[in-house]
Amino acid sequence: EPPRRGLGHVAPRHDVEGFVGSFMRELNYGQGVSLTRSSLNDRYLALARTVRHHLQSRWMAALAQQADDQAKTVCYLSAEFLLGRQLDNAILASDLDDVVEEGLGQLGLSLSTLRAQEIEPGLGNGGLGRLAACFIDSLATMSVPCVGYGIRYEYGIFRQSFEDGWQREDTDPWLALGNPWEFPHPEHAVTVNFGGTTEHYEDEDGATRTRWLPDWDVQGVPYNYMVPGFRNGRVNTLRLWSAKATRGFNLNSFNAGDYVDAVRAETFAEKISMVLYPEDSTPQGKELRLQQQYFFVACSVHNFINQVLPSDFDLHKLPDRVIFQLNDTHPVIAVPELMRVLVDEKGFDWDEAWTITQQCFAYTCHTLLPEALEEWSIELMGRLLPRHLEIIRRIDEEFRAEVAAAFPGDEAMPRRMAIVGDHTVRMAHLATVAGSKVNGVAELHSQLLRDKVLPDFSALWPEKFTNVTNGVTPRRFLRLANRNLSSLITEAIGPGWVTDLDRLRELEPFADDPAFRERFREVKRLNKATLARTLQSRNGIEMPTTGIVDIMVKRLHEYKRQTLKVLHIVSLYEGVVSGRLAVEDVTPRVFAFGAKAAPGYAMAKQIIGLINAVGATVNADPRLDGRLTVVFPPNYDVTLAEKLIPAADLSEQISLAGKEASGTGNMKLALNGALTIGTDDGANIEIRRLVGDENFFLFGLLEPQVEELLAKGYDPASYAAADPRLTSALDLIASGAFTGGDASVFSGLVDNLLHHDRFLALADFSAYMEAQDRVDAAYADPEGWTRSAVLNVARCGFFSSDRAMREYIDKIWHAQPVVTSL
Ligand code: 26Q
Repeated sequence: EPPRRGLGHVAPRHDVEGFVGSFMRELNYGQGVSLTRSSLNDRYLALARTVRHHLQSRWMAALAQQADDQAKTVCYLSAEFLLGRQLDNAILASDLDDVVEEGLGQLGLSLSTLRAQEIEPGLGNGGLGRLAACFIDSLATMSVPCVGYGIRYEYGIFRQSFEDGWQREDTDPWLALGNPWEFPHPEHAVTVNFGGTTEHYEDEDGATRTRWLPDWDVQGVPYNYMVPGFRNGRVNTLRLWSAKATRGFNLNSFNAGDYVDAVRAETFAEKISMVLYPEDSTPQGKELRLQQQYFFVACSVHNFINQVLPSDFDLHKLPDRVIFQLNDTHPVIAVPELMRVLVDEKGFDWDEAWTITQQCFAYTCHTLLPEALEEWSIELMGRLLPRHLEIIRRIDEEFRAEVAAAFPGDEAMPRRMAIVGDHTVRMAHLATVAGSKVNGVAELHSQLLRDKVLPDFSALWPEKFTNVTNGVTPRRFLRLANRNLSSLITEAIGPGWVTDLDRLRELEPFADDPAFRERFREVKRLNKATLARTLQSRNGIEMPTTGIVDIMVKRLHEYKRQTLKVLHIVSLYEGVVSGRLAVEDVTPRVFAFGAKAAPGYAMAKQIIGLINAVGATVNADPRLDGRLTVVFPPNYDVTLAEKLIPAADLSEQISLAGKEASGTGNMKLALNGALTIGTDDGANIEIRRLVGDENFFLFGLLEPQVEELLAKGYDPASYAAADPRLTSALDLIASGAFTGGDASVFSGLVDNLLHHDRFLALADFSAYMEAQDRVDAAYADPEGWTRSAVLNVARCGFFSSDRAMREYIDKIWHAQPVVTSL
């Protein structure tokens, strides 16, 4: 039925009176409570829904227009979207800050109390998931049509707590108090098939075709989320899929009519979207994980082709209307799925379908660690997705023939490059063969991807490989997270930087302005005080607000080298207690850690135990005069990041060179005026080039030196022996000084460092200590330090995810912004 007036919707009033009326209606009729009897949660939900109305109105307009425009849509396929809290971002995007503040004030309510009630959707592990969230924010802000496709996990990343310093995991029931930001559409559920066999048959024209006779199926129910652009009237969609048992659950292998078994089957189906896998490397090859991947990808491909595109759309033109961007290999099963849809369901010839498919995909790689490259056992793939395995085998055969033709006589080449290996399907090879482009996420990473990870492929198709250095959204990570600095910047150069971050360059002259520098320091002081209050109320943690705030926040991984940071702390501590260092000569520092370990990663959990043990000892030792403090708030998440990052003076980016694909926390910290102490790795290299050597503390082996050292044979114990500070620090840990005299607790960890040390922490220790001395010397000159900090802010505009999206658009997607009428 056509709408009777205008766009078919009414826009909410953008003023205080309108807001108060709308809020009260939501409270009274949405929640069913009066203001006086309402709980905090009632009030939060009413506020969220009131703010939501302002976006919904634009959303409906944007969707209507998209259909008219026939614009190319970016379908960002990602198993993770680590969104962070929604309320503040929605208020900012719809320019309601003043209205909300004033309206709540009239009702005697406080925005800060209500915003604290929101539980963040932790639908990601870390960098990769957060990157996806930044990217969709930027695309909306740039008015580029995009649908983010992912999984609505019932339980996000686990909640971390510490028991005697050891990590404990609990579930994350983030939906328990209601979710005002999602719109379920069960009427648009998609059926997803699994298992069974395939069958070849002859069609009317006598051609041999294939059909899949699956064994069981589930429904994917879409839940839509609004992705608002920054004050531009554009709202894109994030569509997350939730698994629901098919009505009268159709699992042929179960006994028909067995009621109890049928109910058990229901929970079996709904398990698929139950929980996010908490590993962010070394994939385990678990069957449920492959089910998750195919589940969301099959729903997404079906949704775009059959529900988003017009029903009469000519699929030969699919590449004009869509690009499916693969966020790592997790969604790469979309490639055989699209082939299956085109060939088996829509009747395309194989070659025709392959030409279309290749143009519709592009692949982003996020790793360099060989153990992080996904492979699935052929046996499992054949059992769960028999038709897809057939399709993959055919792609593989044709590809190997192409390689053999391109490199005649080289028999090893097709075998090395094969998609289907002896026992596994290599997902990165499939993604590279199918993708129109393959990109790494920082310059060095893209180079190593070409030279080390996929060298044969880059020899075959040099033009396929490209780089797009990651970026972060300045809305969330500067404008919202650091309101104090944002105001100062806007006062100096106007508000345009929020959507044009290169304009931060205009701050450069202010680095030489003593009055501006004083105000910049005042901002840091305020942010440190806010952080201290947050840690106090969140965890009862006492944090001093003077001295260097030295921050290392990221997932716990040996390659990221949290251990190197610990060795620095232990060495300072050991220096003071042994009398080698005078306590007055120790620069006051707060060492703040945030890190979750994958629950099955034993060494990572040991390192968490070590950080906490060292922290407890150091914090309690009166000989340090309170100069060194370790804080390790549990359950680091986006919400906590937004408090830690603005307070930072020093950003620790100390991965072994050649191991961190990019890093994005490094960008957020530099943009908030922290100086970086870092290795020549990932995007650190680009940060250093932009901010200047004199405003960055570089240390450590370079990537080629790492290779060389490992090739000639690395003996970590010799490095320990060569630096007495390192010997003493390791001895102190091994002695049980941090574990009440029990030497056994960390003996495995210390042995590992002395005899294996896969990531060369000991080799880089001396250089790291020397760099930390440079940090202390620089900090002793507050004016010089602040000048460097301001220049970090001024020169990091490049790291906006808006710039990253511009590059994807130009190099990979060839999509266009659409004009939205406000
Ligand atoms: C795969 C299969 C099975 C289970 C889990 C996984 C899995 C899940 C998450 C594998 C990897 C991840 C996440 C990887 C990740 O976050 N990588 C980071 O991506 C950032 C954005 O590009 C980079 O900045 C970081 O350098 C990179 O480590």
